[in-house]
Amino acid sequence: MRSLQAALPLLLLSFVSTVLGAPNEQIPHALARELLRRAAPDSPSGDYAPATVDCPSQKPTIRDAATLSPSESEWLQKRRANTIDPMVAFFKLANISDFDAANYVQSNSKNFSVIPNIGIAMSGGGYRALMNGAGFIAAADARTPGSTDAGGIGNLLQASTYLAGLSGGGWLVGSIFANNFSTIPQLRDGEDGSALWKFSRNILQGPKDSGLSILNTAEYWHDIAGQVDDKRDAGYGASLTDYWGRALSYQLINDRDGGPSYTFSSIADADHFTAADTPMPILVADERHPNEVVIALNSTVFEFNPWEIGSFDPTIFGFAPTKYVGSNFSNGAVPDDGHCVQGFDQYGYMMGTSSSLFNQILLQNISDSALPDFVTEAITSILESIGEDENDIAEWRPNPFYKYHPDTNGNANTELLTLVDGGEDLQNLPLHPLIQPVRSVDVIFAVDSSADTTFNFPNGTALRASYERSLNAIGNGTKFPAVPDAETFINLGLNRRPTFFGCNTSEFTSGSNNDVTIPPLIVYVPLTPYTAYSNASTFDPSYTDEERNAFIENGFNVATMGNGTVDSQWPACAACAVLSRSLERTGTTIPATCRSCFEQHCWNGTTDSTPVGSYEPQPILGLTALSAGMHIKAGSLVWAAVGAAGLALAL
Ligand SMILES: *[C@@H]1O[C@H](CO)[C@@H](O)[C@H](O)[C@H]1NC(C)=O
Ligand SMILES: *[C@@H]1O[C@H](CO)[C@@H](O)[C@H](O)[C@H]1NC(C)=O
Ligand SMILES: *[C@@H]1O[C@H](CO)[C@@H](O)[C@H](O)[C@H]1NC(C)=O
Ligand SMILES: *[C@@H]1O[C@H](CO)[C@@H](O)[C@H](O)[C@H]1NC(C)=O
Ligand SMILES: *[C@@H]1O[C@H](CO)[C@@H](O)[C@H](O)[C@H]1NC(C)=O
Ligand SMILES: *[C@@H]1O[C@H](CO)[C@@H](O)[C@H](O)[C@H]1NC(C)=O
Ligand SMILES: *[C@@H]1O[C@H](CO)[C@@H](O)[C@H](O)[C@H]1NC(C)=O
Ligand SMILES: *[C@@H]1O[C@H](CO)[C@@H](O)[C@H](O)[C@H]1NC(C)=O
Ligand SMILES: *[C@@H]1O[C@H](CO)[C@@H](O)[C@H](O)[C@H]1NC(C)=O
Ligand SMILES: *[C@@H]1O[C@H](CO)[C@@H](O)[C@H](O)[C@H]1NC(C)=O
Ligand SMILES: *[C@@H]1O[C@H](CO)[C@@H](O)[C@H](O)[C@H]1NC(C)=O
Ligand SMILES: CC(=O)N[C@H]1CO[C@H](CO)[C@@H](O)[C@@H]1O
Repeated sequence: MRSLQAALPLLLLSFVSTVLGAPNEQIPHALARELLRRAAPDSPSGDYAPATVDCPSQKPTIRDAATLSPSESEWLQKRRANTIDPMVAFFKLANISDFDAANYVQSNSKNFSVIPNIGIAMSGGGYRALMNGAGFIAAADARTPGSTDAGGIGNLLQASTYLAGLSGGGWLVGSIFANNFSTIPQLRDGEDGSALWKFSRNILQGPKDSGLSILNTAEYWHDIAGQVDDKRDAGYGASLTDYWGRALSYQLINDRDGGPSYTFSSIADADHFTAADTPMPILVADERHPNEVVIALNSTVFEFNPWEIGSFDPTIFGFAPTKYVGSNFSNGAVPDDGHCVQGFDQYGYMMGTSSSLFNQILLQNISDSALPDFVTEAITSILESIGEDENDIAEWRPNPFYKYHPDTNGNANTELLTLVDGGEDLQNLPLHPLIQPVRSVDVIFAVDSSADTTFNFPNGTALRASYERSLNAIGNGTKFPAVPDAETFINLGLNRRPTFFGCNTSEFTSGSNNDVTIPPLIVYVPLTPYTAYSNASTFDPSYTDEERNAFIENGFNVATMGNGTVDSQWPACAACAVLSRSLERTGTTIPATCRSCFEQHCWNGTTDSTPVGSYEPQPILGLTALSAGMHIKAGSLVWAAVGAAGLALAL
């Protein structure tokens, strides 16, 4: 009975998208052609394996995490300046009627301590998170048609400094930057002969073509296995994550064979990025110690950015250069007689590491007939060598933090660094990089697509984890707003609409110590059904184009509260959240519009921990297409749904 009921919404989805059409279904061909290949295929091996290269004259080193990297600091000078015009446009659209926010920003444009510093965080949650997050990005991106119409939040993306993602959210962020910062409609619609965002093709089966020729499943796996063998043969070890990351890349990187020689560090050389026309992308993964199975909340959190890989946590407290991360560092330096290595930061491997939990898709289907025997054998032999409990790891060999900070670094004496999915410590939102005091972020739009509840909706678990961690020694000076229990989230509807945490900064400044660090305001944007049930299960591996488009559109509606139809003040309230910390710093009186927004959206400390029954939210705007009665596409789903409908009538 339950499975029949579960199938019904999926059918409704296809109705919705058929009737409404996807946002901006038709994009001009000229635009589609700009969906070009970037980052860059700059691995020196020309393929998937890392390769030894001459060291630069200044040999790469590991640096202490007390400050930002010189590269980031220098880039920020350009980026912060470039955010001003889009921020002005965002504020104009938001129309805070009793405050001239555009003038406030323009007249302080030389003083970056006044200009709001915005971060966006995309949670994990597999394809569900990718698609729901994509809806948010589409809404925030001024290039998306409709995003700057009344009720929109367009330009928020252009006004942001950072864009972080982990696991499924990392696929989204990774795919955007691998493909020349293309728009969501461009990525969604892909191009002929490309497997980009064609989620209807099961990842085990592989795409229809390689970007060059028609591909069958055996050839697809043959190519993947050959590339992973090359890496292993070159001495860098291989784990399930290599296979997973490679398979993923065919769907996310629009180049031949999913761009085997693309590197994450190449983003730093891309035109859009060097001109600081885009936010800075960051992916997140967790460290796992030898023999550790459950990832504790105090595990070390790693970030991958175009320049550096490492951690602000007091355990490692260091960063390695992304481009040279495969070199044999020892106590922070490449030995005098040592060589340098490039290409370890292979793009898909970075996304695969951040989402290593999805190695499960390979494991659970190891006997699937789609998988050729040689792949099954390769995976089985890896499992035998590492053990079942370790099947979610990404092996990073060599360990760039070998002998680095040995007093606190639990992996200092191992030549292998094991990293796992960034959500395994329950911090399923990549907030860690954005709450570091050195980054002085003012506001984080935290798009949560976590499957916390039975029906795959978030209940604030990710925020609670980050809050709890900030109270722990591992937090190392980070602060985080208090957040209530899951029941309160559900009972007060905090997971049904955008909710702000940390509005009243007296929470951080009161108390005995003199530390006045004020963390960012969190704008929590939970996945909730507006026009589609996008609460698909995390491990659901394939989606029709109609489902994909409807999920993205639902995410757009989550981001804009239905383009303002649910709350016409929402864009103004989002703008007030952006301004909040800055207004406080400059001692500016909070405009009445913002005060009313804060009353409406800030969690004010009230709790309601009454146990909740089944949480089954209904679409806020209704699955309106149903009434129009569109044609039904063929497939077993249809029969299941018809059966369920029949059953409902019978009852
Ligand atoms: C909001 O606007 C977007 C972009 O135009 C569109 O795709 C979406 O359907 C709109 N939502 C509603 C509820 O009208
Ligand atoms: C990237 O996109 C921009 C348009 O936004 C285009 O001008 C540029 O040529 C593209 N670059 C590459 C390498 O695809
Ligand atoms: C801005 O808001 C005010 C008051 O809510 C309204 O009168 C005005 O028409 C709005 N302006 C625009 C451009 O939407
Ligand atoms: C994490 O917590 C465990 C158990 O409380 C403790 O044994 C371990 O030392 C802690 N690790 C760090 C890095 O703080
Ligand atoms: C790194 O060290 C390993 C031994 O631990 C060695 O096999 C390998 O050749 C070294 N790589 C480079 C590039 O120096
Ligand atoms: C893998 O197997 C699970 C069941 O164990 C199934 O739900 C899932 O669809 C399969 N994945 C793929 C990619 O076929
Ligand atoms: C909240 O989510 C967690 C998983 O993240 C789950 O264990 C818990 O049961 C959920 N609680 C409620 C009330 O939904
Ligand atoms: C913030 O909290 C403090 C202490 O609870 C309270 O005195 C103050 O009125 C609050 N400020 C606002 C704007 O709500
Ligand atoms: C920048 O703004 C801050 C906050 O209003 C102020 O304290 C500081 O003096 C300003 N700096 C300059 C150079 O104007
Ligand atoms: C806090 O919010 C709750 C609803 O979430 C509301 O009932 C209550 O009146 C608010 N309290 C204050 C002091 O604003
Ligand atoms: C999505 O949520 C609805 C209730 O809001 C539920 O009926 C449905 O089964 C859920 N779908 C999945 C795949 O969990
Ligand atoms: C603010 C804070 O506590 N920072 C500490 C983070 O960890 C490093 C390494 O242990 C310390 O040096 C910092 O003082």
